[in-house]
Amino acid sequence: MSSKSFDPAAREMIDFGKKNNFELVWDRLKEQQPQCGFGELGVCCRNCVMGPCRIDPFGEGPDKGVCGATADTIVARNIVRMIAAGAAAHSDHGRRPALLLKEVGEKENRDYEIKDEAKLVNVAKKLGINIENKDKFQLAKEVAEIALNDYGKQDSNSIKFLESYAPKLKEKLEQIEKALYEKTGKIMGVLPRNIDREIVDIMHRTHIGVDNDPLSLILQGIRAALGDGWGGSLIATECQDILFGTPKVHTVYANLGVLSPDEVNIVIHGHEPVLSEKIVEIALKKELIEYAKSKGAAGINVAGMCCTGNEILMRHNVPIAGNELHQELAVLTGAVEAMIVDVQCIFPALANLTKCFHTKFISTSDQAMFPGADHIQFEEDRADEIAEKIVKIAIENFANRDKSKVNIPEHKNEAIVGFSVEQILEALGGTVEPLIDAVKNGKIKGIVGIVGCNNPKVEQDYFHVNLAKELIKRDILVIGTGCWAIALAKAGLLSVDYANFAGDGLKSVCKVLKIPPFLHMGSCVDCSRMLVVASAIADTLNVNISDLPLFGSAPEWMTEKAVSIGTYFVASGIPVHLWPIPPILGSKEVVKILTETAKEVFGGYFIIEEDVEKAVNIMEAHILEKRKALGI
Ligand code: SF4
Ligand code: MSK
Repeated sequence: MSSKSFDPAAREMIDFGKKNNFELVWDRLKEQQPQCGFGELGVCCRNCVMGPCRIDPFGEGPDKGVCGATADTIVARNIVRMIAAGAAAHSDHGRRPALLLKEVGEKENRDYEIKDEAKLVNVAKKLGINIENKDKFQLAKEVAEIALNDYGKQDSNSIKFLESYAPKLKEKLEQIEKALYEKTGKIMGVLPRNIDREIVDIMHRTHIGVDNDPLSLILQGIRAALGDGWGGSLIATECQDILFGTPKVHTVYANLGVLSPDEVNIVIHGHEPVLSEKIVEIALKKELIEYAKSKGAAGINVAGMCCTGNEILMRHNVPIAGNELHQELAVLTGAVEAMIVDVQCIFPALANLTKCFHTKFISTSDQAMFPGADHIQFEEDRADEIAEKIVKIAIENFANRDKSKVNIPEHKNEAIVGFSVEQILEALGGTVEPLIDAVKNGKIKGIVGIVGCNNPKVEQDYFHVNLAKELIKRDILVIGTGCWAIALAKAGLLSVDYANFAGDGLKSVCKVLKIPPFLHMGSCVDCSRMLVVASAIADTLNVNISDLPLFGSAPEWMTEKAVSIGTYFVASGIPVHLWPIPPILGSKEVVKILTETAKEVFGGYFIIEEDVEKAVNIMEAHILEKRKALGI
């Protein structure tokens, strides 16, 4: 059996793939060995055509590029470009539901509706909108306009979402800007002015011959990341909740065993719920189920993958087939009629792999085309019609399933999911006070938020699962999103009973509130939900987020989005553990800024650690230090 994954279903399918010569992500990683050492250290630059240039990390070759850029400049430019890409991915995702909310508010789009009016009113109030005598359409329009303005305004004030959801943080960031100016005489802004602008600013200043100062570069990276966390991602979460419903706690099944041997299996993969919400709705229609039966299937089974999967699992009883490294394994089951994809984290390799089976690989976004895929263009104003077309293609493909090739692993587990901020507050009786009391009396020592991906350089799910298990033993509540949350769901850890493995304090809290010791808070854009919880606790205690016993972790990260998430956590005051190592070790200066200077300025900082136990020790020590400083 393979040790590439901690997940038994994955191990089974990896071995099946090997026996049958199917190329998988782990094979391609092997083919890439040895990977470029310059790239790993972050010391190669392709920002102009006098290059490419690379700095010799051993001091024997060139210590600067053709233009004279040093390793510090090159490493800083490269890492902030990663932040720009990550922030762009999240924030562009957020733009879509914001635009849709505006169209629904203006009654231009009738395929979608406002499913959560209470959330709409709450968001409107939070943004300072006068709600008197306004119907839901008017409020939707006004909320969407504020959101869209945060992407496009040209003044230098803070974006409205950050200012409204985290006023104390806004004040702190203003003080930081002032202190930096007083100390250096240089303007180095950290408060995001406009979500898009901060990303464009990075692309501008990392062009050859613009910004060469690692501190200034990284502070702009922080600014763009804050525009993601408290802007684009938060807008995505809030607009999606208003349009599709705020998640409620419920139970689903997770892992490849959710694929059905006798139904039409439709796997939806990617990130944006605008299409997948419709697929789920249409697949439940009686006439389509009848159509599936007429083609010899027992029904239609929609299952999620990655964060689109998280979005529909949070709002519906839709099972999830897996996280990032499961995407190819799902195809190997031979039981998937259609793999429908939107944007982000989708391997282009799926185009070739699906050709070995009857699986239709269908791309839908104008931003994400895959050579070899069938493209069915999704358009919001024809959402019902297009979703029905896709579901029918999947149904008609059932006849092409080769039953002799079907090989679905039996593994699946039940998982309690749906912990939106609203549901956490409901479990607590309406306020964060009981959670704060549990922290104060030591039943909960602190909270760790875990995010992120799988990475074939790390045994799939090993770090996610074992880090979480070790934390709860020490009475540290674990919350999280993305592929981490799917890893725990697959492993059967998202249950109230699993609290029996927590320390006595956390166990007692979980039993009273009837919650698991790990809370699934949604997709990667829903990391914003974690920020909102942190801000609510800090406001109640009248302290800064950086004063709280909190830590973040991305233990199997791989995307540029994860760099942005880690950075906005750090800039909000929450230290972050990372594994694998980000490409920064080629510059001592950049390492110092991210691990030391950041702590002095923001309170948050990065640590890098490969070992579960050591990582938990560092997190616990920080949590205990913060508790002491708070006098609890
Ligand atoms: Fe080389 Fe400078 Fe051009 Fe980068 S910007 S490729 S270091 S010359
Ligand atoms: S899907 S960003 S691999 S969490 Fe959000 Fe998973 Fe990371 Fe993609």
